[in-house]
Amino acid sequence: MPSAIPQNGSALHEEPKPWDPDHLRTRFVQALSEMYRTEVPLYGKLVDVVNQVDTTTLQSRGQSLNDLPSRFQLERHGAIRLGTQQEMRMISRLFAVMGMFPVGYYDLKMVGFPLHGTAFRPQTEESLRKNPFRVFTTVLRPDLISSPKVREMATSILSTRQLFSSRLIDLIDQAETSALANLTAQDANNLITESLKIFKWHSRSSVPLETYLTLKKEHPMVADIVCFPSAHINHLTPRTLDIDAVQAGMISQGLPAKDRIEGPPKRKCEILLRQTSFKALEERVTFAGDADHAVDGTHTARFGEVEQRGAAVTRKGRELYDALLAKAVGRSEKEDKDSDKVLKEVFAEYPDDWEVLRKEGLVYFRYRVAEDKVPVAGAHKLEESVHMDRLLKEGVVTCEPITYEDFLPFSAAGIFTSNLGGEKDGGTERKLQRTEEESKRSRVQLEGLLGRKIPSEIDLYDELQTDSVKECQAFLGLSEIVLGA
Ligand code: OOG
Ligand code: NI
Repeated sequence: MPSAIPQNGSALHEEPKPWDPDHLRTRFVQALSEMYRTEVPLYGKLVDVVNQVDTTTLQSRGQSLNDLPSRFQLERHGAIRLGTQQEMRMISRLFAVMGMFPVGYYDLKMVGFPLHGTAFRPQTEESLRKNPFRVFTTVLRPDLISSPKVREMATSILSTRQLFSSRLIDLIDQAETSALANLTAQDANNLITESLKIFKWHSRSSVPLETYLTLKKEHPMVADIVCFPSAHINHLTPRTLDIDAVQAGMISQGLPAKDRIEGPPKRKCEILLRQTSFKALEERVTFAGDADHAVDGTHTARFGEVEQRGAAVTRKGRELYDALLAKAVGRSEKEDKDSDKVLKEVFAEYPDDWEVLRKEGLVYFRYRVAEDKVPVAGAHKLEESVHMDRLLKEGVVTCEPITYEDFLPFSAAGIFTSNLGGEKDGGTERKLQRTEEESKRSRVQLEGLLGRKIPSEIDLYDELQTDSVKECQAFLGLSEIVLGA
């Protein structure tokens, strides 16, 4: 079957070294995507819908799929849920080999799940350009399981699970300690093959049905994490140009789409992230029997998602987003009105013009010296400082919004919830349940476990913008470029 999303990115045309992290990541995504499409055929259908929509969208602009930057077509994310701190530590080592590092802390307790996590993703502009694949990775927090009996059951089952083959652990050790040049292409192949085992689906549960049901009663997420021998990838997500059309396309083609698109409403200037998914399917599972008698049952976990990415917002921009979202949720609860309509009304307050968004410091931009305008720069050479607005007006510098590479906890909760089976769609309606203090403590715990600080995504965008301004400054020989008021 031909790949539904063409993987003809420029990163693949170069002759990359087998252990180049960006190259390994690209190979890994391709292998994972292929595996998932075989495991969940409906995911392949979703990718087809996305391709149809993107082709139509591009045609209306007089373009074709080949005109998209390679990263766009490679772009997608996945998600896994881990059981133990050891598993989290080992996965962070594996992802580092593929050039993915933790960014952003997600406290899912605030939306009612006994989990917290981070997104493993490339951090540099260069790496992101080659392939921005990221994995939303959460780990169970047994301390948040309220029943002591269930907590003990979960931790004891997980204590014997082996997610990582010894071959894989050896390869990770080697990649960390030896010169990568000493590792062979065959080693790199093995790394991909052994990695896939972590994410593979097993239709055979490692526990009896009764244990599964006890854990599920406590929290469906706990059962999903604890009862299987692998950390099955629970969804993969292509990026699209028009998520509203994909949502309509899923419905018209009979895919079990979730009720609504998460995130900001449709706008002229897209910000952050909009997501929707088809709901997880009920899959047959064989549970371990009491006396070697296997018992049939089902489990609901795996789905397909689609994302539309917009601009990264500044801290101020994020505060406005969070405030408007909270207002919209509050209003639609109180007035019992269509939540999408309310969202649209409330978000009318969020400026929807790039120049306004830039001048008000709501969105991050990447600045570049316009190549054909370089000579004009000389005019400013002796000046102490020049305002960015002036350079933009003169056409000396151009700018474009920086793409948001991360996630949104309330949207994630909406996605989680619509895929748990039986629960009400729309996690954004859940109440905030944590305190800032608690969240800070659990973040420090996760950092301790990963052995590194988890940078805030906003700080990374800020750095990217600042670096791009400095680059312009140096290139134009200016002592300072002033941004903002
Ligand atoms: C992760 C859900 C979060 C997203 O796109 O917000 C996520 C999960 O279901 O484990 O992937
Ligand atoms: Ni997702």
